[in-house]
Amino acid sequence: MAGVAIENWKEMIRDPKIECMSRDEMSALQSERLVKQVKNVYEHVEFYRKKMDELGVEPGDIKGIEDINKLPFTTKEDLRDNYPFGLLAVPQDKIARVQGTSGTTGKLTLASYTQKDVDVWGECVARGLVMAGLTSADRIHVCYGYGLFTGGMGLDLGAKALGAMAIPMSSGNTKRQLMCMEDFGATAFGCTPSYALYLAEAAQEAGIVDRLQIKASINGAEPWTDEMRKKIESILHINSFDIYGLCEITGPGVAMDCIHHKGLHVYEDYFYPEILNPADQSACADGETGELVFTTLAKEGMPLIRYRTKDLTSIEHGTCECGRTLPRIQKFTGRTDDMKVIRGVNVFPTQVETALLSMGGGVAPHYMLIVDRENNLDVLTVMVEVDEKYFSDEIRKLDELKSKVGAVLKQALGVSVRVKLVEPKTIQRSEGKAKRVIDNREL
Ligand code: DLL
Repeated sequence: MAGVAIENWKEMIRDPKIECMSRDEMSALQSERLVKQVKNVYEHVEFYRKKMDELGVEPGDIKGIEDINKLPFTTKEDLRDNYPFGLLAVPQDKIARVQGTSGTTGKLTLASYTQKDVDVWGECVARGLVMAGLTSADRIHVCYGYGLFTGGMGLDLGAKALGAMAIPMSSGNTKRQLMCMEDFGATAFGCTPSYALYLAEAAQEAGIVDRLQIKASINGAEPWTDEMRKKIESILHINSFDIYGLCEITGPGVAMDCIHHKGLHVYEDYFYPEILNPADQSACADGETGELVFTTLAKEGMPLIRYRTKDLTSIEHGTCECGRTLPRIQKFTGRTDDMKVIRGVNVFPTQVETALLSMGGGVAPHYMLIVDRENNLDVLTVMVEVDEKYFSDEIRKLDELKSKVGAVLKQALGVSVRVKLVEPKTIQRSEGKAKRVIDNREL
C-alpha cells in the first residue's frame, strides 16, 4: 500500500522559521509588511488612494496589523471595474504573468504577477507539497487545467520550487491520465476533488490501483468534505490534502491542510486572513463562521487590500499537532454566492455531499441540486447516483433507498427535498470544478 510513513510528518515542514513562528513574531512581520504595502498602494494605485481619501485614512494611520480594520475593502466588482490592468502597483512591463478565474461567463477576473510574485507563489505551493509529505524525489502528475486558470501552473511552480518532477498533463482524457500515471511512476497528483474521485473510480474499474505508485493527492479549487477525502483515500490507498487559493490573491497555495486534517494552514506571512460577519463586516471570533477576507502583504504586481473572497469559513489560531503555528481555516461550507436559500433555509451543496457519504453505501457522492419554483414555492430536487446493483434489484429496494435518501437529506438540510435516483455515470463529470447546482429560479 502507498502512503507516507507517519513518523516523518514532524520533519515535513519546508520553512519552520515561518511556519512555526510565535504569534508575536508573526504579528511583527505582518505589521512591518502591511505598513509598507499600504504606503505602496497609496502611492501607486489610484483606486486605493481615492478609497483611502474617501475614508479619511492616510498611510501614516496604519502603524501595524491591528490597524487593518481602518482600511477599505476590495471586491470582485472593483476588479471588474478596473479590468484588465487598472489595479497595478508597478508599470505593466514589470508584469511577468497574468492568470484568471475559471468562470466562463462575462469578463474574467484577471490577476497580474511580477516575477517575484510568481516566485512567492511557487514557494507557497512547495510548502504545501512538503506538508503532503513530498520531497524533491517525487513526481507530481498535474491534471489541473493549464491556462489562465491557476491550478495547472500553480502546482507546476510548486513542483519546480521543490525540485520535484512535474508531469504537466492538464485535464481531460481519463484513460490517458491513468496510463501516464502508471508509466511515469507518478507519486502524487493534483486535480479537483470531484475529478480525483472520478479518476480513483476509473483506476479501480481498470484494476490498476495496485500498479500505481501514488501516495498523495492535492485537491482543491472547489468545496469538498472530509467524507469525500476519505472516499478518495480509501480507493487509492493514499493521503489526500485540501489546497485552497484564488487567482486574485495567488492561485493554489494560499492555504493547505496537513496530515491532521484539522483545517487549512494559511500562509499568513504573505496573505493576511480576516473572518468577517458578512452582514456588517465586524470581526468574527475564532471558531465563528464568516467571510474570508485577505490582504496581500508582500505582493508587488496587483496588491489587494481586504479583498472579500465571498468564501465562508472559520479560523483557529492555536498551534496544530503538526507543530505549525500558521492559523487554520476550516473546510469551506461554500460561498456567499453559491449558498441557496430554499424556502428560507440556507443550503450548501457540501451538506448534501456529507449526508450522502454518511449513509454508508447505496449511493455515490456524484450529485446535483436543482432548484425550481412551483406555485411560488421553492422546490429542491437532488439527483443522486445509485450503486449499479440497485438497478438490477427489485423496484421495492430502489423505492426504499429513495425514501431513505429523502429522510437523510431532510434531516441534514432542514428542508424536504425531491429525490431522483439515477444510474451510475449519469451525472456529468467535470475535469475542472464540478457544477453542483442548477437554479432555474434565476432564469
Ligand atoms: O480555484 C485556485 C485553485 C486551483 C485552488 C487549484 C486550489 C487548487 P479561482 O479559479 O480563482 O482559483 O477560484 C477561486 O475557488 O474563492 C473558492 O470559492 C474556490 N476554492 C478554491 N480552492 C478551494 C478549496 C482557484 N480548497 C475560488 N475548497 C475560491 C473550497 C475552493 N473552495
